[in-house]
Amino acid sequence: MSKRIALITGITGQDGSYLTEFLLSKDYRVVGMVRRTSTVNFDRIAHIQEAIDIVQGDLLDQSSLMDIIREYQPDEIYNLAAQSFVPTSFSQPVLTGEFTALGVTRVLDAIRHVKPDTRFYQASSSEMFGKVVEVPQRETTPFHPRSPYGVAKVYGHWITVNYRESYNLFACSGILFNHESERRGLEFVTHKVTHAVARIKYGLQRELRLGNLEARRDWGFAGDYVRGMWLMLQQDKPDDYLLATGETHSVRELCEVAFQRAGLNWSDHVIVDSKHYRPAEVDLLIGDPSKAKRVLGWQPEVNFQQLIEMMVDADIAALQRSK
Ligand code: NAP
Ligand code: G4F
Repeated sequence: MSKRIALITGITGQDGSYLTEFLLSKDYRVVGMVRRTSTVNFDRIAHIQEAIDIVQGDLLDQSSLMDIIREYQPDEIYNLAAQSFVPTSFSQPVLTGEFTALGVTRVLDAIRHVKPDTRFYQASSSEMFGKVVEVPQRETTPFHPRSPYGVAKVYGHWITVNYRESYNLFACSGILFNHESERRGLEFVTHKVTHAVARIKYGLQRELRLGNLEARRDWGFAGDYVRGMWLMLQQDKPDDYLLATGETHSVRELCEVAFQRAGLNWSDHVIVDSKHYRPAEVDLLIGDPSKAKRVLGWQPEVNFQQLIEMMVDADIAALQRSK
């Protein structure tokens, strides 16, 4: 039997790298779409690069998406590409809309015209809940996004639902709460903290400047979440699912756990800097993943403490290797 073919947009990102490893373990042929850059950065997929096909394309360019689908005839498409950093969405709101919102329509429209039986996964976000109207949040909770990123993701979610209902596409929106790992970008708060902890331990920096310590997130491990993405596309019918741990922790607790892992006291090093506050904040996120558990049989395997300790250990090990 020939291999199933999966196309991943955003393969060079955190989730793209874990999803690729997962799909290769399931014997897929994986095609990764990357945008053209003057300097190539395949750090997260360098260890598996030989096992995948890399193709150039861009969410801003409709014809590149259509050509890729025509050439590779994917059975499944995972649309992970996005401008994914919330503060940048305030400074570059139009570009964020182009990538993170309209980019979804471009992929869906390419599927509709070229290969309408392709199964489609859209990387939606808990940021859509924003100023939350119920706790915990569920698939049915109304959205109230608090950033141009969140607004763009709401568009991406609804256009996915709309193409499913209008054109009968097998299109799923996965509403994923924050998921992290040692491969997380250094600008996101978990990795910013664990990376700084390693550097402070080895005397390479003394202080860590953060924004709102009271913000609360439902943080899980990225490796668990990519399994959920795949499960969504293996069902008989397309639907939307929320993936979360069902626990919430503050940035302050994150600091406590991370510094403690390295034998340090967080309050000796953390400085609150208003520069890192956002024009509008998402104060509290906590998801109810019971539908995913019931229908997909999905549940996370790594808890908050394990996740943060794993990230601190990885950052310390990386620093030791580089010394
Ligand atoms: P990430 O590490 O920031 O990766 C984003 C990826 O998108 C990168 O591969 C990037 O390529 C690519 N990309 C950006 N603009 C593009 C464009 N115009 N054309 C083609 N590729 C483009 O994000 P992540 O954490 O893996 O998240 C994956 C997806 O899930 C994103 O859509 C994010 O918004 C969503 N999400 C993430 C979380 C989370 O907690 N991680 C939670 C909910 C939803 P370059 O390498 O060229 O920059
Ligand atoms: O780590 P963050 O930047 O992640 P945020 O904004 O929750 O977004 C991430 O998760 C979303 C899922 O809900 C994804 F859709 C999105 O793509 C991205 O992956 O910030 C988390 C919290 C915020 O409340 C922020 O205000 O941490 C607070 N925070 C406090 N000090 C900080 C800092 N965040 C960052 N990045 N840097 C700080 O110094």
